Amino acid sequence: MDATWKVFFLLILLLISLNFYASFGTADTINSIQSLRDGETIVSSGGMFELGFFSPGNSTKRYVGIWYHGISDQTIVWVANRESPLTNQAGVLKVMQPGLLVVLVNDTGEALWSSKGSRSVHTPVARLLDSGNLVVKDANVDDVEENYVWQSFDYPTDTYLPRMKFGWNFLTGVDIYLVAWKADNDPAPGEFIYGMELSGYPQIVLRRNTVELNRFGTWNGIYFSGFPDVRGNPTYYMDFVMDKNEVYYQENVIDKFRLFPSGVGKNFTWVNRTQEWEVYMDRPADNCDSYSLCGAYGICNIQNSPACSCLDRFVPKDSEGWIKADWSGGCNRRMNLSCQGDGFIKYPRIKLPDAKNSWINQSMTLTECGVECLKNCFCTAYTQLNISDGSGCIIWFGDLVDIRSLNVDGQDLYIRIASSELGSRGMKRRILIASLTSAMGVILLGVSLVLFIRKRNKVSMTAGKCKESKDKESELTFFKLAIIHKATNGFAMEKKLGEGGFGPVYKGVLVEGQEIAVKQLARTSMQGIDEFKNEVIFIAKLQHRNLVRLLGCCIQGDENLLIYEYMPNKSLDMILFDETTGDLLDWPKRFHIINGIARGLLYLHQDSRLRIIHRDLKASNILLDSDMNPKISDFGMARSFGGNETEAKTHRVVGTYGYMSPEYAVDGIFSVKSDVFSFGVLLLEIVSGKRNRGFSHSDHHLNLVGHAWSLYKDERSHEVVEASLRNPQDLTQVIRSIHVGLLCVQQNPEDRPSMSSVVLMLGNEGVIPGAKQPGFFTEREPVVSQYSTSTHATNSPNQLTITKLDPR
Ligand SMILES: *[C@@H]1O[C@H](CO)[C@@H](O)[C@H](O)[C@H]1NC(C)=O
Ligand SMILES: *[C@@H]1O[C@H](CO)[C@@H](O)[C@H](O)[C@H]1NC(C)=O
Ligand SMILES: *[C@@H]1O[C@H](CO)[C@@H](O)[C@H](O)[C@H]1NC(C)=O
Ligand SMILES: *[C@@H]1O[C@H](CO)[C@@H](O)[C@H](O)[C@H]1NC(C)=O
Ligand SMILES: *[C@@H]1O[C@H](CO)[C@@H](O)[C@H](O)[C@H]1NC(C)=O
Ligand SMILES: *[C@@H]1O[C@H](CO)[C@@H](O)[C@H](O)[C@H]1NC(C)=O
Ligand SMILES: CC(=O)N[C@H]1CO[C@H](CO)[C@@H](O)[C@@H]1O
Repeated sequence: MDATWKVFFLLILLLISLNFYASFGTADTINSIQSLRDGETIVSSGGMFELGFFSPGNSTKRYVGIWYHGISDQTIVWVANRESPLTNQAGVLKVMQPGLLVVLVNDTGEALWSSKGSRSVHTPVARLLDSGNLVVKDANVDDVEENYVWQSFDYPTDTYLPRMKFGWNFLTGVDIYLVAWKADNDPAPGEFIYGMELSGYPQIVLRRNTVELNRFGTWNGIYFSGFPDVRGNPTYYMDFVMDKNEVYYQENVIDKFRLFPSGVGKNFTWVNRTQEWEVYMDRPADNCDSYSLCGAYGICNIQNSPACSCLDRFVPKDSEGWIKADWSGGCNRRMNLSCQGDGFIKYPRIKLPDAKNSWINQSMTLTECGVECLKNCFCTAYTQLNISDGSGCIIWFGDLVDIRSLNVDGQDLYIRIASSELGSRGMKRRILIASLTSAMGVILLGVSLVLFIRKRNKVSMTAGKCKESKDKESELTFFKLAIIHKATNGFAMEKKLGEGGFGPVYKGVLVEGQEIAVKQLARTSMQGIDEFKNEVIFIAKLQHRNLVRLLGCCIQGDENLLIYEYMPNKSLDMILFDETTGDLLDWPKRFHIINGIARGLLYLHQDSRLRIIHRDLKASNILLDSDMNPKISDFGMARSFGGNETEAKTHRVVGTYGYMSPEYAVDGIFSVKSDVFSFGVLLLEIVSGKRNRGFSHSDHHLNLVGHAWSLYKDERSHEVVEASLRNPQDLTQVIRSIHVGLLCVQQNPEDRPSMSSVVLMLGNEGVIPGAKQPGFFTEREPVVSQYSTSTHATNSPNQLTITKLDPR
C-alpha cells in the first residue's frame, strides 16, 4: 500500500516536471503549429534575448526583431523585415515547411519577409538561443550549427554579437557583413557598410556606399594591425580564420559592436547585466583612422600637428597641397628604385598599409619573404604575417597607403628603398638577387587580383588589384558569385558560349543590362590555374581597342571566374571558316580585321608596359565586337619580356599546331618573331577563308602557307582568295596583304618583319622586300620536318611536349 502510494506520488511529480519542462521548452521556440503574433514574444532559455514585434523610435511601423531581455532601454540587435515593415499590429511570425521563417501581414495574408532556405527539414522549429542567434532546424535534432537550416547570425543587420563569424563562407556563399540602419527610427539599410573584403589579404573595411572610410588593418595573428592587443583575460577569444572554405573574424571580447546610422561603430561591454552599456571603443577613433588621409607613402601620427608627414626617405609629391593641409597627393621616393640592387629599411611601430594589392604565404620566414620581394620589381614592402609565432610572409605591390604610426604595439614594415639611400647601416638588410628571370618576375607580378590558388588543400594567395586605382586602365571589379550566378542563370547550359583555354565560357547579363562573358576555370585543371593566373596578370594591365577587355573577376569558394565584355559576333574562326557566314566577310571587312589584329599585336610587343609575347595567336582567339572590330583574347600562355631580352627558351612548348613557328615548335625558342609567324598564318587564313592546318588541294600536298607561297612564286597570289570574293578594285590590297603574310611566315625568324613594319606595310607604306621560303609549308604535321628527326613530339630529345592541340 505504502509502495503504491509512493509510485503514484512519483508519477505525479514526474508528470508535473515534464509538463513544466515542456512549457519552459516552448518559451524559446516557435513550431509550425504555433505562430508568434504582435504583442507576444519568446525569450531565450537563459533569459538573455527576446524575440518579438517592435516599433523603432517614434515610428509606428512594426518590425520583427531581437533585443536584450529585461533591459529597460530596448536595444535591438537584429531585425527580420528591415526593408518591409508592417503597417499595423496584425502581423504574425510563422515557421513553415520546408524550414522557412516568414513574416505575414496577417494570419491569412501575404508574406512580407522570408528567410532563405537552402535545406528542407521535416518538422521545422525556430529557436532563440542565449547567444542572440535565432536558428531554424528540425525539432528532433541536436542544437548544433551543422543542423541549422538557417540562422540569423548569417544575416546580421547592424550589430555584431559575440561568436558571430564575420566574413565569408565559400561553401554556402554566405557573406556576413553589417549594414547600418537608415535612421534611428528606420532599420532599412543605410549608407554605411562594414564587411570583409577579399582582395589581397582579406581586411575588414568600412564604406559609405562605395567610398572606403576606414580599415581595421591586417590581421597579424593576434590582433588587427591598427588596434592594440586587448587580450589579457584568458577567457577572451579572438580569431581570424582563413582556409579554403571560409575567411572570418570571430571574438567574444566585446558584448556587442554596433554600426550606427551615422557611420560610427561602437564597441560595447556590460557594466552589469541590468545596468547601462559602456562604450569600449569607437571606430573611426580619430582623424588618422580616415582611409589614406596622408596619401601614398604618407604616415599619420595623431600626436603631431599636422598629423601627416612623409615616411623617412620620401618627399611630398605636391608640396603646395601639403602646405594647404591637403595630403591626399602623398609622397614620392627621394631616390627611384632600380629593381635590381634595391634594399629594405625597417619602419617600426606602424599600422600596416592597405593590403588590397598584397600576396601572402603562410610558411615563409621573414628572410625568405625579403628575398621573394626583391625578386619582383613591383614589390614595395614586406613583413611577417603572423607575429604570434613569427611565421609567414606578406608582400605589398605598388604604392603603400593608409599607414599610421602607433605608439603602443604596431608592427615593423620593411619598405623597399633604392640602394643609394641605404647607407652603410642599411646594408645589412640588403639582399641581392644575382639574376632575375623576367618570367618569374611577371608570374609574381601580383598586380592583379585575389586568387585563391589551392594546392594540396593549402591556400595561398596572390595579390589583389580590384581597387579604385589612380591609373584607370588597370581598374578591375570584384564580382560576387551570387551576381554572376544570377547573370548566367546559374551557369545554365543554354548560356554556354564555348570552351576557352582553361574552361567553359558563358554568356550573362548583369542586372544593369550589361552583357558579359564569363570564363570559368575548370576545377580539375591544374595547368588551368597557371593559365588563369597568367591571364589575370596580363590582361588587367593591358588596354587597347584590339584586346579583349576584362571587367573583373570573381573568386569565391571553388569558383574562379573572369568576367569580360561580351563579344556579340563570337570568335573569328566561327565566322571565317563557315561557308555561309564566311561569304558575308567581304574584303574591306577582312582587311579591317587584319589591321586590327596587327595593331593589337604591335601594342603587345612594343607599346604596352610589359612587352608581351602572346604565344597562342589563332583565329579562335580573335573575338569580334558588334562592329566587327577584332580583339585579341586568351593570355593564358603569354610571356613578358623585360629589359632588352629578345628571346627565351622553354621546355614546355604550348601553342597550337598550324600556327607555331618552326623554331618554337621544335626547339622551344620563342620571341616576338614567333608571334609574327602566327600572325602571318592567321593573315593568310583570313585572306583565304581556309585553315592552314587541314588545308588540302588537288594539285599538291602543301598546307595553306605552302599553297600561298607557290602561288606567290608564280605571281598568282590573288588565287589564294576564293573566286567568289575576288573583286578587281581590291586586288592590289589583297596581293600586298598576302605578300606581308608570307614575309611573316619566313623560315628564318630574323627575316620576319616586326609588327611595326607589318602595320606600315599593310598601310601601304615602306618598301616590301621579296619573301623567302616559309617555315613549315610542306607538311600537315609540322613536327615532321627538317628540324626534327622524330615524328613524335614527346619523344624528341629536348623533351618537347605540346600540351595544347587545336581540337579541329
Ligand atoms: C521622429 O523623430 C525624428 C527625429 O528623430 C523626426 O525627424 C521625425 O519628424 C519624427 N517623426 C514623427 C512622426 O514624429
Ligand atoms: C489579410 O491581409 C490581406 C492582404 O494581404 C487582406 O486582403 C486581408 O483582408 C487581411 N485579412 C484580415 C483578416 O485582415
Ligand atoms: C571592438 O573591439 C574588439 C576587441 O575587443 C576589436 O577587435 C574590434 O576591432 C573593435 N571594433 C571596433 C570597430 O572598434
Ligand atoms: C550594477 O551596477 C550598479 C552601478 O554600476 C550597482 O549599483 C548595482 O548594484 C549593480 N547591480 C548588480 C546586480 O550587480
Ligand atoms: C623618378 O622617376 C620618375 C619617373 O618614373 C621621374 O619623373 C623622376 O624624375 C625620377 N626621380 C629621380 C630622382 O630620378
Ligand atoms: C642589355 O643587354 C646588355 C648585354 O646584352 C647589358 O649589358 C645591358 O645592361 C642591357 N640593358 C638593359 C637596359 O637591360
Ligand atoms: C557577320 C555578323 O555576324 N555580324 C553581326 C555582328 O553583330 C551585329 C550586332 O550584334 C549584327 O548586327 C551583325 O549581323
